[in-house]
Amino acid sequence: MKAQSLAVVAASIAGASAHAIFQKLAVNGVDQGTSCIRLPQGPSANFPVTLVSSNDIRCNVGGSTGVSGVCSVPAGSTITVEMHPTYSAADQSCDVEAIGGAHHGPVQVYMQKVSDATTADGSGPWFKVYALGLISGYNPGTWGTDAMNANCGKVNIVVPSGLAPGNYLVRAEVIALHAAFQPNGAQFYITCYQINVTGGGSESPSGVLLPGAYNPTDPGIYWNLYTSFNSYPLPGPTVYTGGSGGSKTTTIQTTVSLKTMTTSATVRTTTPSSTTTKSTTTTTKATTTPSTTTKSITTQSTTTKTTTPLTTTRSTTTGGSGTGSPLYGQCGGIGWTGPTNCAQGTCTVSNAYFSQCL
Ligand SMILES: *[C@@H]1O[C@H](CO)[C@@H](O)[C@H](O)[C@H]1NC(C)=O
Ligand SMILES: [Cu+2]
Repeated sequence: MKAQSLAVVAASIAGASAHAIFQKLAVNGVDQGTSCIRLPQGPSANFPVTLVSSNDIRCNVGGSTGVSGVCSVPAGSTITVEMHPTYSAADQSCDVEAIGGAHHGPVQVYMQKVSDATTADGSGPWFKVYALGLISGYNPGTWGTDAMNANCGKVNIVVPSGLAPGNYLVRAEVIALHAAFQPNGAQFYITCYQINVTGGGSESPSGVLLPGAYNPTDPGIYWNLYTSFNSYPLPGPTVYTGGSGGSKTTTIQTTVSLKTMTTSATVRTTTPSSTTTKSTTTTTKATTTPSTTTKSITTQSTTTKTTTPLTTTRSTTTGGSGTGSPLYGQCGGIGWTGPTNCAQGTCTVSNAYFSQCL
């Protein structure tokens, strides 16, 4: 109770400046401009969605309407979604936190197969292709958002190499948990992208509906950051790891410099849609083991996920063809679960969060 009142006080101090927008897309490191991005519009563009029963939970306010462009994405390539507080050049600087204001929480990315990405309304099934939740610590701990901030707002995702080709919506999401100790307090920052997957295979992952997959009282949505915990259940389904299933072991090494943060609780009001579809939510178990602490805060965590009963174990490669990342593709970094070798070029460290085939 005390922690909650303190949080409420803290949350009322700052303005809307800590809100943020996913607003850029790169494919294998090449910026795609904005023509295939359903950018949130208007003075409330960077405000969160808070009602998970609203259709806005799909692609944000106004996001059911498409834009003209479709970005071509070879299956198996690395796409980068990028978040900043506003669209201004100053706020796109790496010196400005991608999402500030102690907006800690998971970063997740979903995809949905559609017949035409320029008109799709996001009502079909979504499968998850990326998730980074709690990395270490508690109260508030180090989260996917902190890793994203340390990587200048960039989040790198491997598009599963076996996906059936064609149009897809990509839905990037931050769930800020600073006010999630109360129902409908979690803040969803969402942007959808329109892509055309080329190459690939015939995989058609099953998915969940939005609204439907999230409930206001899901443990990962109704969550108190300001207490102790050692794991966090990611909302929604587990990450799709390729048609053969299998087990995935990810080792995360993190160095995050802490910055002073302010908090905001300004939210946009949205109208819930009349229909709410319930579906099953699977949570992911994660174990987080802190290790050595040096002058910078260094932690290591190991996450093991088992998605299907196994006879064989596959590790480190997710949805990859096994031939390695393409030229300019990602081949390593914190939170990276894709190929760590290069089909072309040499895997070169850019920073702790991004190694690239050059
Ligand atoms: C998607 O890619 C396929 C195959 O490369 C191409 O034939 C089709 O025109 C593309 N569709 C769009 C909408 O870009
Ligand atoms: Cu905010």
